[in-house]
Amino acid sequence: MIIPDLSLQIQAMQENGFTVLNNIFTIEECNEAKHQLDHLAKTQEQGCLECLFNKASIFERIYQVPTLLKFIRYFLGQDALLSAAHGSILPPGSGAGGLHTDGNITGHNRSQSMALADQHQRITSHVLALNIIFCISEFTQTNGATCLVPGSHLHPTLEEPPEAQEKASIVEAAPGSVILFNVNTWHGSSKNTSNQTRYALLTPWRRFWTRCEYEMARIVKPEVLARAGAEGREIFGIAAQSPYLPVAQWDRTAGEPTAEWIHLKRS
Ligand SMILES: O=C(O)CCC(=O)C(=O)O
Repeated sequence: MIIPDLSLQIQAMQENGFTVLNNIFTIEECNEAKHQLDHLAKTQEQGCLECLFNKASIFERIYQVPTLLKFIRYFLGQDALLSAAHGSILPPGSGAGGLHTDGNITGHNRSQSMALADQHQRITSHVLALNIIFCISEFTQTNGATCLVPGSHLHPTLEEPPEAQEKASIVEAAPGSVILFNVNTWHGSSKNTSNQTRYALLTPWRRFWTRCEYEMARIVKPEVLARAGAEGREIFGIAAQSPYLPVAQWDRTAGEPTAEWIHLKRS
């Protein structure tokens, strides 16, 4: 079944490995996100732009927009997990980080984890993870916007496809849009040759049964999780956590020891 009003975007995901959804954030939300990113960056603390959902309420919006959630779940299943949430600030002169795929540290594109029996073929039959970039600034030809290589999600091996550099195209998008792509798709920021800083939020998602980039269920602040309600318990993967006790002593739904063994709960 296709989501009727998103059929073109679904087709683009299948054919090109990426698409754009407009109007996911309002201009006011973009302004607030930009303000909070600048505020966090000013601290210059290590990791200040990581795990954003814990740092300002605007960043909780990344998993609260129904159309976006519907789209994510179309590809990754109802129990899809948020895997990380970073801020990106690209000042003039920066960017052009190089084309790459995601999932090459903790995901299925990790070269060290390829088995001999795989015969150099990576998994392209299903979407195993998505990356979603929130365009907080307008994304233009000159301000470091993301470039993507159409069709490269189907490239069978971990090596960059031939002519990827020539085929890569910069995606222009209005502020408040999101760029969604299969983690198999080659992509990267382009060079910011404008005189404006580019702001974005990078929010990868994964299947329930794969490992996220962070232990999200342990990192999310209790009050953030409480505000997200039942939906949040799914998104942060409370039930996805592996038991650290025998399964008879483990409550999978709660992601912790059963009441009888709760004294063994790790802090
Ligand atoms: O900032 C961008 O445009 C690209 C981000 C990126 O390469 C990534 O999240 O893997």
